[in-house]
Amino acid sequence: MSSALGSAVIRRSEEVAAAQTEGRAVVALETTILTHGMPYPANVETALEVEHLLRAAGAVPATVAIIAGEPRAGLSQAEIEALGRQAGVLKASRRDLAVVVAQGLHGATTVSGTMALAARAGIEVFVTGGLGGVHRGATHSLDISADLTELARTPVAVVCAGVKSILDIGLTLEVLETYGVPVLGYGTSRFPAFYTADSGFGVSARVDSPEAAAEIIFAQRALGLGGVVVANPIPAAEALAGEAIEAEIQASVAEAEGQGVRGRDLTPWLLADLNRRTAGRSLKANIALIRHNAQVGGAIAVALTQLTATRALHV
Ligand code: PSU
Ligand code: MN
Repeated sequence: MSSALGSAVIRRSEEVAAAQTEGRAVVALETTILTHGMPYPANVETALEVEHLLRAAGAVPATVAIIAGEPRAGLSQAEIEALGRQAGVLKASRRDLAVVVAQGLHGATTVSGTMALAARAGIEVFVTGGLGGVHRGATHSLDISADLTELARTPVAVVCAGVKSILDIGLTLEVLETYGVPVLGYGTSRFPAFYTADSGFGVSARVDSPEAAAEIIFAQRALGLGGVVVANPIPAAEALAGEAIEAEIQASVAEAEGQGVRGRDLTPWLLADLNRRTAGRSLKANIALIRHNAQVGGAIAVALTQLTATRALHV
């Protein structure tokens, strides 16, 4: 078996390792969105497009996954393609990492799994589509994504388009507040709801430039605190009509409950069902917002490396 977890623990691609040595920006990407969040081939096309956009922004992409038991940061195009085509890759949150490693399996990392591995690999900025959170009905089911506890403890900034209203957005923000996680609105004071730009809830602070976001991420690190959410709203031209998508989401959540879908399967089930219900419009919006997140996240990662280099000169 491959890894056996030697001294480095996480194998970096050559490109990622070189960028880190030279102090250039590196941005982590998750793989659950590839294996469980979007259908083939849009999943692979989007993953490669996001990598391209990050490079164009001056950052090196580090797609995170566990391949045959080996934790990796930075995958080849062929590896991304293989993960995206294959059925049966495990959705790996923090809970699952050790099992997937020890048993030599393939694992597609969620936000929590990606953050945990990225932090160990020295990567501070992570771009994705949407966070997990508190599910509707969580007062009974206690279904609260491990993404939130990970944000509480792991110093990685997650650039996302907020959370989908498949979740209880208000409760998700309450838990983030309890866990001490700054929720930054990028160019907005409203927390976005993935397909739409305004969930009806506010953020904890607003930032209007990559530099302003980088300053907060830098301060969070200096203070020895945990993660940061950078909530970047979907571009107006790509947003879906709020009421229509809300009706579909409610129908989808009710059907999942009726069918008894729960645990690790629930979020992927809802995403696939929603895509069917909207005849692909939800997928199209999903692709548009993650591209936008890559542009913003790349710029933030570059600003953070510049800030880090400048401050290091002055100590
Ligand atoms: N939300 C999305 N798309 C996704 C996910 C969430 O809009 O692909 C994925 C992410 O990997 C996230 C995970 O970390 O689902 C959360 O799963 P759960 O709700 O089981 O914690
Ligand atoms: Mn869950």
